[in-house]
Amino acid sequence: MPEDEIIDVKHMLDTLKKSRVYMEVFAEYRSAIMEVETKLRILDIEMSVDREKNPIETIQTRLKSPESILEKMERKGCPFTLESMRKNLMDIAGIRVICDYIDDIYKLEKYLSSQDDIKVLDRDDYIRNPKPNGYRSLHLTVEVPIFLTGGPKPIPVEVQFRTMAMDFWASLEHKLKYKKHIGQEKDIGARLKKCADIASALDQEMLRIRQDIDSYEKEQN
Ligand code: 0O2
Repeated sequence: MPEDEIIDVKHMLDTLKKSRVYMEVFAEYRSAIMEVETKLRILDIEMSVDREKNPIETIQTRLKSPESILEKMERKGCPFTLESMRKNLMDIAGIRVICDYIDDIYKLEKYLSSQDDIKVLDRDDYIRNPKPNGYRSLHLTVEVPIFLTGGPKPIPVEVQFRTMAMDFWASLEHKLKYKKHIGQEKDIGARLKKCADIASALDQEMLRIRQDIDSYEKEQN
């Protein structure tokens, strides 16, 4: 992109970030994140009572930056309007839930999805059906109402559930922005896929170990 166009886009983004509409819209997405995060934290506390151990390791939240919103809208060929952004981008509000074990992911999904004010809009199970590069996570797009002065407003939030091993792989893979020719020469894709499979084997074995301990303790009681 020529330098004057880059400056133009930067100026546009700076103006946009200071506008009232932008602040209002992003306050709504931020509020929706808070609603869903609270629900997950409540489930985490309740589930920890039985097991004396929290199923959630960490929760990370993020609002998509205006730069990546514009990039995604351009990539998808959407018109650059607020209405189109709301309609076409379901991941402006994002929550990443890092769990200890795979079974916790599906339990949390079940408890969250079955809440009265939650509507599941989309679900991609990249744990049971990993991406060809080895990426694993459960993606859930939910709609949650936020209660504003004018009444309730449904807002979409993308929730990504992962184990620590899945997150370890995805974080490093994301940081390794390698050039295509190095990838081919050094067989990077296949090696990363192998690492993803090792991480998955680790998850499965850790789960089996926990289940063995659980059933042993049950027998003793
Ligand atoms: P960020 O900053 O994480 O938000 P899309 O391609 O986005 O139009 P969709 O259905 O949203 O369509 O995509 P997908 O692939 O189901 O999920 C997108 C998000 O999942 C990504 O967000 C990543 O966070 C994560 N993700 C998906 N595939 C991979 C992968 O191969 N490696 C890693 N490390 N993460 C992945 P964004 O949009 O990239 O950015």
